[in-house]
Order: sequence, then C-alpha cells, then structure tokens
Amino acid sequence: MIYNIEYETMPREAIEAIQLRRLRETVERVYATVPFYRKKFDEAGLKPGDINSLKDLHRLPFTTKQDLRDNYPYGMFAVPMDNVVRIHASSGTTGKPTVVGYTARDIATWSELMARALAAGGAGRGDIIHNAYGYGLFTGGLGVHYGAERLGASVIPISGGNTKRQVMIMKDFGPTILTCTPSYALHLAEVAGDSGVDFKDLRFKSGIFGAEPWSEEMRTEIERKLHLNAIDIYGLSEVIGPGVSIECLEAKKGLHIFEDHFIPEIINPETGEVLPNGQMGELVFTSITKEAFPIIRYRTRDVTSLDREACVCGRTLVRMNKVSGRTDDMLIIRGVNVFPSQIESVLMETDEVEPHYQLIVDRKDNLDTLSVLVEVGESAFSDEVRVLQNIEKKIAKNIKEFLGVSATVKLVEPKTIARSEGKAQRVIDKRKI
Ligand code: DLL
Repeated sequence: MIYNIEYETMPREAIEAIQLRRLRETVERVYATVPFYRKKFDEAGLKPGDINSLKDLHRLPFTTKQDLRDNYPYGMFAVPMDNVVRIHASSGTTGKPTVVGYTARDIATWSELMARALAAGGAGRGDIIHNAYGYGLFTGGLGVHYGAERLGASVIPISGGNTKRQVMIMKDFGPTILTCTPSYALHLAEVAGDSGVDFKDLRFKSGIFGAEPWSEEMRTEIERKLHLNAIDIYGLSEVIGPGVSIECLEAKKGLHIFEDHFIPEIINPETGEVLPNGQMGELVFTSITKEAFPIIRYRTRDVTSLDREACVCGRTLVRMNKVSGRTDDMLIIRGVNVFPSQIESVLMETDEVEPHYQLIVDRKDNLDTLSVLVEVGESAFSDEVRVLQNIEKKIAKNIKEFLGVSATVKLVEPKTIARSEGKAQRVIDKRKI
C-alpha cells in the first residue's frame, strides 16, 4: 500500500521543484541560526542566496560525525530548547554519543515517514506490530512506534530483550508484522524453536528489519525460518532515525528514499567528488524539512549506489541499493578491501552452517590474519571431525575465490556465538586495540 500517493508517486520535475524550494529554505535557516554552518559557509565563500539549483548543493561543505562531536551536545540545534520536544542519541562504539533533537513538527514528519515505510513493507490498519527495536535513546523503538500509531495499526511496544517472553507474546497476541534488527529476528526464531513454537504457526506477514547491514542471502534465510516477507528499512539518527528509506513489498529491490524530505548523493569517500548515477560510493544526505536538527551534506559512511529506474510498485522515489557496509567497517586485509556482508554471503550459501558468525582480524608478524568463526548446524554437528574439517576447507576456499582473501575458518558448536538484542557485533578487530 502507498501511504502518501501524492508525494510517493510525484513526477520528477515536481519533486525536484519541491526539493529546491526546501533546500533553499533550509540553507537560509541554518546560516541564520547555527554558528557552525555560518562559519563553514563563510569559509567556503558561500551565501545562502548562491543556491539557485539542485546542482548548487554540491558546492556546500560536508558535515561529519566529528563536527557533531565537536558541537556536543546541542551546538548544531537550529531552534531554542523551548521548541525541542524530544532528544535521541546514537551510541557509537567510542566516545560520546551523537545527540539529535526534534520539534513537534519534526516528530510529525518522522511519524508520517514511518507510516509510509511500514505501509510499503506491508502493514496497514488492522495489523498488529510486534516492535522489538529498543525503546530509549536509540531511534528504532520510538520511531516505529509513532509510525505505527500514525498508520492506525496496533503496536506492541515490547522493545528488545527478554526473548522467551517475546515468544509467548508472539504466540498469544497474534502480531502480523515484526520489527527488529535482522540478527534479532534470527535469534527470536531460534528461541521460539527451543520453546516448541514454529513461526509457521504464527501470523506474521512481514518483518521490517534494519539498523545493521544484512545480505540478500541473510534475507533468504530469515524468510525461510520465519515464514514472512523480510523487508529492509534504513535510517540514521543524524538524518531522522528509521524511515529515511524502505524497500517495497512488490519489488524488494532497493530502498525508496523519501526525497521530499532528504536529498541523497553518492560521493567518492577519498576525494569527496560526487559520483555519477549507479556508481558505488559513500552515501551523503541533506535534510530539507527538519527544524530542530537540520543537517547539510552529512557523510553517513554507508556504502551503496542509487538506482533511478522506475519501480513496479509505482513509487517514483529514487532507490538506494542495500547497504554493503560502512567505510569505517570495511576491513582491509593484506590490502584487500572486504565488507563483513560479503563474507556473510559466502557463509549463508553453505548449507551446513547457521547464520551466526564472527570475524576476528589480527596481525601476526606484521601480516593481517582473518579468522571466521561460524556455528555449525545441529545436524552436521555430530559428524566426524574429518567431515567438519572439510566444511571448514570448503568455506575458506569460497572466501578466497570470491573475495580474494585467505581466512582461517573455524566451525564452533551451535549457540556459542553471542546473540544480540539490537545491532550485532560481527567484527573484532584486534589490530586497533
Ligand atoms: O539504526 C536507525 C534505524 C532504526 C534504522 C531501526 C532502521 C531500523 P543509528 O543507530 O543512528 O540509527 O545507526 C545508523 O546504522 O548509518 C548504518 O550504518 C546502519 N544501518 C541502519 N539501517 C541499515 C540498513 C538507526 N537497513 C547506522 N542496512 C547507519 C545497513 C543500516 N545498515
């Protein structure tokens, strides 16, 4: 279902006209209200009046995570605190969190976008949404919650954790839509299995999964185990939270970006140069309607490409391809660039192993080493050592063949790799420690 027919199916010229008008307003406003932007624009010799076409966006300076850290906590807010009704933050692995704020209108915008996203994923009035994204500073829980209410669906605000209890609720309350990280979805399936509950007997139609990268092969695995349509949702706190883009149920190919609120660009992460359509690079976003925390050319560090082909669902919004990883998660192993999601794809194609894995990168005698720990399935577990060794060899060979890196593969017992309730931690890079 398309929640907002007018904006989601707008002809290109109309959407671009809206984008230009909103971009100019945003640039005027940040120049007037946020000292950081005024300084950056002045340094670049730019005045808000210089933005006369969408192409002029490329002339504006980038904003980075470091800029947000330097202005911690509220330095990038464009309205007085009197007008801020909500604060969220993203944890990050090191240092202080990134703090973002919302006015009442921002919350209304976000709710609308999440309603659009849930609808694109197959939800509607009458659906019961089991929302297992964490509630709190993380934007996942409350983002889905407000969108579900706006859509007119029923929401179960279960949050993450207490997985056995979640299984009972899924069985008794009859939810039809599941929202959580893809790794937690698999964990839910596993715990359900242990309690004798089969997802086949539950009522789920769709699962709307995001907040971390996941491969196409992982989608196949989730759909097989959970008996639902697995839909990818993307977003980040700095831009608004979940609901920046979403796959449609019809195509499940690329995530439609809500371009009437955010303008995407793809850049070469090394040079900052804007790349032509279709090329892979770093995704950059400019918000054009947000009041409390507008953001100009924010470097997400997420790696993807844009697809401007028409979509079967009827939406005219540009699509971003599934995120393959982050520029800062990309592992460089003996000079070869590897994304954890590429290794995930190889593992998922191996029948004998489960979708629970961890990558350990280290350095021995000045050489990088990559160890892949992956759980063997219950059925293969009882096999002879020789059989298990052959599986390890087969996976190592495939990794070498597809990615060009040598890895030591180690099968571990079922259920020994830590499960996550939110974003999974897949990589341990001991080289940095
Ligand atoms: O993860 C917002 C969110 C909540 C998105 C629930 C989807 C569902 P942050 O905690 O700020 O916000 O983390 C943002 O997570 O830059 C990506 O690196 C990653 N990410 C989010 N969605 C996806 C996805 C939320 N579908 C960071 N695929 C982003 C790959 C994703 N990576």
